[in-house]
Parts: sequence; structure tokens; C-alpha cells
Amino acid sequence: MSMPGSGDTPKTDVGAAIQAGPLAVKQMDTIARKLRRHIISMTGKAGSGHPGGSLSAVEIVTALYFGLLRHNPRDPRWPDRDRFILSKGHAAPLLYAALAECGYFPVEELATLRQLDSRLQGHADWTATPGVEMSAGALGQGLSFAVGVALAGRLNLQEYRVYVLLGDGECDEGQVWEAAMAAAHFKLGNLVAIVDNNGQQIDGWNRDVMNLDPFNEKWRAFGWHVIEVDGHDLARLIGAFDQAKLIKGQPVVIIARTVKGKGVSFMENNLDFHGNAPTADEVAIALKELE
Ligand SMILES: Cc1ncc(C[n+]2csc(CCOP(=O)(O)OP(=O)(O)O)c2C)c(N)n1
Ligand SMILES: [Mg+2]
Repeated sequence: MSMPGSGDTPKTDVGAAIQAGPLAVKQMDTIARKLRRHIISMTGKAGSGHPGGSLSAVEIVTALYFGLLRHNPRDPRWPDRDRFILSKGHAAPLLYAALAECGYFPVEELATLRQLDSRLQGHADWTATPGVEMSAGALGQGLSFAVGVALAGRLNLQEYRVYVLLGDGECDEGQVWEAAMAAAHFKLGNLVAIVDNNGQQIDGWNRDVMNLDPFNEKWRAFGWHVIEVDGHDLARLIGAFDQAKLIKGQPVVIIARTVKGKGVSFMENNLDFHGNAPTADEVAIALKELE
């Protein structure tokens, strides 16, 4: 996290977390573990949700919210904020955990996930939850939305950058490729897509359901600059995001190689935890592993 830049920034009350500036990788690693614990506790308490695809993207979201994004939890609609758009909306528990740890709302509220009248529904609602940029859940839409936000930034002469997180299975959707084509056509150098490349989707391995390979070459053919990285290595992820900033006049996609369910032994690569919450016993074991 970094301070809102100079220039036309509004007079806002800047929180302590922001004043601290980007965190060291070691501190981010501690936060990543905390986010994993939240994901387990929240979905366990709710009795439903999507832990697998939330756990796989923990480092990606940690690097963004605690290392890269220019944002202000005390002023979620600050016009010049960098945008993070969660296109794979079922990973809402991860987004909520990160937003709470940043200070957008109290950490205690995480326990209300999926309850009636909670601000934290199973899929995020931008009208309800501070810090949420787009209501998601229907896969395939986030990149199109991000293209619009990136174009708006350019038209309004704003310097914010747009980051959008997609699932790899989500890339089965044709709309993703329409948006990919448009982003390159409009030379959107302020747009970075990250693909959580965990190799799985709801009902199997991508290679069996709908083979995406050659994945990098597809993005390149659509006019994108491609960076491939270990999606659980915070230092390398930050390096990838820094590298992306150097690319001008072209959108960048970071293909982050990840493991679904990462961090909890019995959840890793286990399709049962795509859309099922851990039981009380499983929560206890998982939290022990994440101590
Ligand atoms: C349009 C649409 N079709 C189907 C679904 C149901 N669905 C939820 S998650 C999911 C699998 C997504 O796989 P992926 O994008 O790889 O997510 P991850 O592995 O990161 O959880 C599906 C098919 C949906 N949410 N939206
Ligand atoms: Mg996947």
C-alpha cells in the first residue's frame, strides 16, 4: 500500500496502514497466512463458500493490497485509486479478508459471511461492501468491466492502474477473449490481468474439461505482453507487477502458477473444496496447519 500521490488528490484522512508504505515481503508473508486463516474460519462458519480458489490467490491479492495498490481504506471511492477487480467472484472470502485487514471494515465482520443482511454475501456486491469495485459471480465479465474502467481512466486523464483477477477456468468464457482483443486494440497500458492458473475449475482439471494450452501464446496472439510467475512467491509476484509497470501502450497479463487450496494439506488440488466449506473438524486441522 502506498500514499495517495501528490497532485489532485482529495484531502482525506490517510490511515496508519497506508502511512507505513509498502510492506516487506516477510510481513506480507505473515499477512498471507492471516488471510488463509480468515478464509478457513469464514467459510467454515458459513458452512458454504469457495475455499479452494480463494486460497490459491492469497499471495496475488496480498502483493496487490499490501505492496502495490495506491488506495485508501478510509476513502474507498477516492477517484485516483488503483482499481482491483475480482472477476472470479467466488473468491469473495479472500477479497473480504484482504479488505478487512486493510481497514475497509472491521475484521470481526468477516464472521458474518453469507448471513442474511450481512454486507459480505457469497459473491461481492459493490453497492454493499466498501472497497469492492464490481459485483461479480457470473464468470467472464470482469475483464470487459476492467477494459471500460481503464478506458475511462485514460479519457479522464487519471493515472490510476487497473488490475483484474481471472480464474483459468473462467478463461473458457468467450467474453474474456472479446475483452482481451479490445484491450490490445485500445493499447491499454494501464491494464494488468492476472490469471490464477491453478489448473482446475469446478468439475475437473482444465486440461480435461477445456484445454487452454498453449495459454501464453493465446494471450500473445491477442496482443498482450505475457509474464509468467510462481503465484505463491511474493517476491517474484512483486517483481512481475513492477515489470508490468514498465510496459507501455500494451496490456499485460500475469499468468500466476498456483495450487488450488494452497496452504492446507488436504485441500490442495482437492476438487471437493472448490465449492464446499470445511467441516468444524477440518477447520480445526486447517487452522493448526496455518499457525
Ligand atoms: C457464467 C458462470 N458459469 C458458471 C459458474 C459456476 N462456477 C463457479 S466457479 C466455477 C469454476 C471456475 O473455475 P476457475 O475460473 O478456474 O476458478 P478457480 O479455480 O480459481 O476457483 C464455475 C464454473 C459461474 N459462476 N458463472
Ligand atoms: Mg482454476
